[in-house]
This record gives sequence, structure tokens and C-alpha cells, in this order.
Amino acid sequence: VWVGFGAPREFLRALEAGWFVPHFQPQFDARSLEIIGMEALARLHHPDYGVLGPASFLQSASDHGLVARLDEVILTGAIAAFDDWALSGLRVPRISVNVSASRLCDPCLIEKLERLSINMGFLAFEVLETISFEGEDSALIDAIERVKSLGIEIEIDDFGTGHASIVSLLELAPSRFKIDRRFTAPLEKSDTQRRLMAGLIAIGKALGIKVVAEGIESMVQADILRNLGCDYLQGFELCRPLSADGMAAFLAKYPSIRESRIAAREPAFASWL
Ligand code: G
Ligand code: MN
Repeated sequence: VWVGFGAPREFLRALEAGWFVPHFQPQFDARSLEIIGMEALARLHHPDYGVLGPASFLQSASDHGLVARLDEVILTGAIAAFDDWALSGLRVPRISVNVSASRLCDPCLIEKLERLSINMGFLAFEVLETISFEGEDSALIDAIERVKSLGIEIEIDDFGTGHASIVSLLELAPSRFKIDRRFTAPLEKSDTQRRLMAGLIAIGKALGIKVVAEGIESMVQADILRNLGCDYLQGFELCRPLSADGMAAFLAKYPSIRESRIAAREPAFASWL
């Protein structure tokens, strides 16, 4: 069993050896089922333990003060994959990368982003809702404004589970927020949960913020969310996270998958409302 990196230098060595790579999971338009974006997810390709998710390394990254470094490696890898797909004629409208508060407030971040001297219009940063957005954290708000001015969009991750208030949503004006999968899981069974989801979606509509529902694990959930007016969907049922190469293969065959999904889905049924 994997016990994590004991020392900062072990973690650094793994970073430098290229053990950390982004995997990718698409976000789909809830109506057309077209791919509208792609979330980059950090994975550790461990030579002994195989492919591991953040649960097995985020704590040691944080203990060793290396979360910002990890974020950087994943961002660079995600941009490289995006370029590779484009060279193969596989068009992806946008890539979303998870960004920690420490990375956002790293004074070098903006410099580095500017040095990439590329059009940032295809890039979004996912910021965890558990980061405090309240007034006292003006450094964070400033950092977010600078990131936005480079053309990078902001997405609030795990909406509904952390500290983000409606006031801070107004202040931040993100392009999208992502409703945590704990709100998606009970949709089929509970009328209360469907009404709650309708309310969360209504917050997005009121504020002009697009809504992404996470953790879609059945097409019934996808149908319910579409009928509730949710904009975008992400989850195992639509596509599991895949390596860059795996995603290239998925992208190539997706048009026909999409056709069969559209043909199979339920027509709008108001009874869910
Ligand atoms: O916090 P964040 O939303 O960034 O978490 C993303 C994680 O959620 C990824 O590691 C991914 O593997 C996982 N994930 C993606 N889709 C699903 C899903 O449909 N169900 C579950 N249980 N997890 C998912
Ligand atoms: Mn995320």
C-alpha cells in the first residue's frame, strides 16, 4: 500500500521525473451533449503502485509546501496535451485546471502565464469553494482579477459544500460554478433533492453564471439535469477520466457516441420538476 512521500525531496524527485501527469475528463453541453471543455485532473503514475489519484498525494504535497509546483506541472502538461490534440485535428474548446489558493497568490504565477505569450482564451482555472473569498482575503481577489485580465476564465469548484457565499459569487463573477457530486447522486430517488438542485441552478441563472453538474453516473441523472436547465454535465457515465492518449482516442470516436446517446435519451419530462 502506498504511504505517500516521506520527504520533500522524494516528492520533488517524482515531480522532476515526470511521475505527475494530467488526466482529462470532458464537460458536456447538457442539451447537445457536445464537448464544451475538459478538466485536467492530477494523477501520479507510480512505477510500483500504478496510477494514483489526488487522495494519495495531495496531503504530502501540502505538507511539503509543493502544491503550487504540482499545479504548475499539471498546467504545463495540460497545455501540451491540448496542443497535441489540436495537431491531430481534435478540437477541444477549453481546458480547466485546478488551481490552489497558494498558486493563485504566488507572485510569479502571472509572470509565468504572461511569458507563455499565448492566447489564454482556451483556459479556465477551477478554484475550490473552500478557499475563503471573503473581504479579508483581498490578495486572493486581486490575483483572480489579474488572472481574468489575461483572458483566463474562473470556475468555482464543489459549489454548495464550502464557504463561498452568494455575496462572494457576486464579487468574483466566475464564468461557471460546479455543483458538487453529492447533490447529483440522490437526484433519481428524492424529490427534495431535485428541488434543491433546481434552486442551485436558479442561483446560476439569476447571476448569469453557467452551471456545471458533477458526478453524473447515469443517463437518467443527465436527463433530469437537462430538464432542470443545468448547462453542462461531467461524470463517469459520460466519460471517465482518461490519459491524454486515451482522451485522443475518445475524442476521435465521440461524434458517433453522441449520436446514439441523443437517440436513446428521454424526451423532456416535466414531472421531474
Ligand atoms: O473536486 P473535483 O471536482 O475537482 O474532483 C474531481 C474528481 O472527481 C476526479 O478525481 C474524478 O476522478 C472524480 N470524478 C469524476 N467524475 C466522477 C463521477 O461521476 N463519480 C465519482 N464518484 N467521481 C467522479
Ligand atoms: Mn475540479
